Amino acid sequence: MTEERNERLIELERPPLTETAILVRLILPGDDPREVEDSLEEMRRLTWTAGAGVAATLVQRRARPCPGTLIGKGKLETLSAACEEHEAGLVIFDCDLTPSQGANIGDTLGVKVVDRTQLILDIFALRAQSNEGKHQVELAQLEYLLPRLTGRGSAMMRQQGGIGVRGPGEQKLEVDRRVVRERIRRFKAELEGTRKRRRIQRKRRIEGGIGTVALVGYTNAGKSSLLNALTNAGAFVEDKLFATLDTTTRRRELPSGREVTFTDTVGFIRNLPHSLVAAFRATLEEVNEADVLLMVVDASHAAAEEHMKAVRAVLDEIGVGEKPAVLALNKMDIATPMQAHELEARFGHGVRVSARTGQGIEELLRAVDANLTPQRSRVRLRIPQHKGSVVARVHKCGRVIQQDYEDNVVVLEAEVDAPLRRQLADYIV
Ligand SMILES: Nc1nc2c(ncn2[C@@H]2O[C@H](COP(=O)(O)OP(=O)(O)OP(=O)(O)O)[C@@H](O)[C@H]2O)c(=O)[nH]1
Ligand SMILES: [Mg+2]
Repeated sequence: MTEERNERLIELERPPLTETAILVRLILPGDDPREVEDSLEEMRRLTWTAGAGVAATLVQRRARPCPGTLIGKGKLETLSAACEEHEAGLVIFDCDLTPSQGANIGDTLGVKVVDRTQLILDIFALRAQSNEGKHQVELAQLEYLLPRLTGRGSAMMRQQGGIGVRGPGEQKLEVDRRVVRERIRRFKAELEGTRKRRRIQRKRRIEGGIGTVALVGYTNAGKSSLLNALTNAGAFVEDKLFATLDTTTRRRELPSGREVTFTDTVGFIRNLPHSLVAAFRATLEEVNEADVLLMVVDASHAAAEEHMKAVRAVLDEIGVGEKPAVLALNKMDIATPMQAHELEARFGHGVRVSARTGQGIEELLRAVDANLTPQRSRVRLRIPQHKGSVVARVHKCGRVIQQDYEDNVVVLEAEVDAPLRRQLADYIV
């Protein structure tokens, strides 16, 4: 690698596990204290997932955010002292910062400043496995970075590695504006190609009469575990946030005999960064095109209701708020009946399941079955005349459009659903 190219890149080591962070939260009038505490707890978990520990949490109350420094000059001094006391090289904000706020705070403190979006992007970068996933994350990172790559900002970024500036696969994140723009353009074109390919695959599935079910839900709700319980997919499961970035799709038969595919998807989180939603559009289209959503919630979680609200908000944002959905109240092996009851009172009937023990899986499959509209495809059949019972079955279970006779053969144009189509496989022309 040439000297000049080296200069443009941020040098990174492997993700350090020992960064010490101070967590900062601005509380505005109207903020619900319980939600603030949940959100801070979640930020601690996110920070930990990214490879750092929170040494202290600093809270500031203001009537409105300070445009230049968010928390105000005075509080910034307190924060600076806290960084020194705890020897923290990293400050994480439980909100998003404007590019100038980020730069001002970084200049004053002389430590790395990371906001919520950047932290989540960082975790996605750590987690991305497939090329597609990596490119989606890098696209989101570069779009986030572009307005922040000015003068001292980029000089700061060049010096420091670790949380906030690592690209997917621990590669170095580009900081040259011209190169960043070029990479954004390339990734966008690439993702467009991916979307087209996926669209064709989905079209084939639909033509084959196979229904599609997408598992959606908050991060760590147990979507991958449930996919495994439903289909033995062997999907990756971990008690960390955003274990899944790439979709996994598996087929299985429902109690009615109808075949469907279940697709595991990336988890949602409250205030999911918009750049991520945009970058993961190809992945989220699986959700858009699904016949039924399987909404998974960790019923044992104290903030389950908040999680459901956040999931609904994302579903609305990507335009699938009205799709048929089955609610799976997961982790019933550790949730109390009261917790399940409260969720049902708020969000309507749910199926109580445990991906761990297998409780409720059969009922869940029946609920999915009931929510799938019978999907019919048009076929042309040639049935020997002596197979009268087969012809009768098409009339009874399908919709016959036209019937002709050729020699000893009955020729039928009909619309049939997937199970019937499979039974008639030998006669389809
Ligand atoms: N007790 C209990 N734990 C569960 C159950 N289902 C999942 N878990 C645990 O919850 C954690 C998260 O499970 P995952 O399946 O990775 O969750 P996910 O929704 O796919 O998470 P992301 O991919 O990170 O969004 C793991 O530690 C699982 O073992 C359950 O029914 N009961
Ligand atoms: Mg998962």
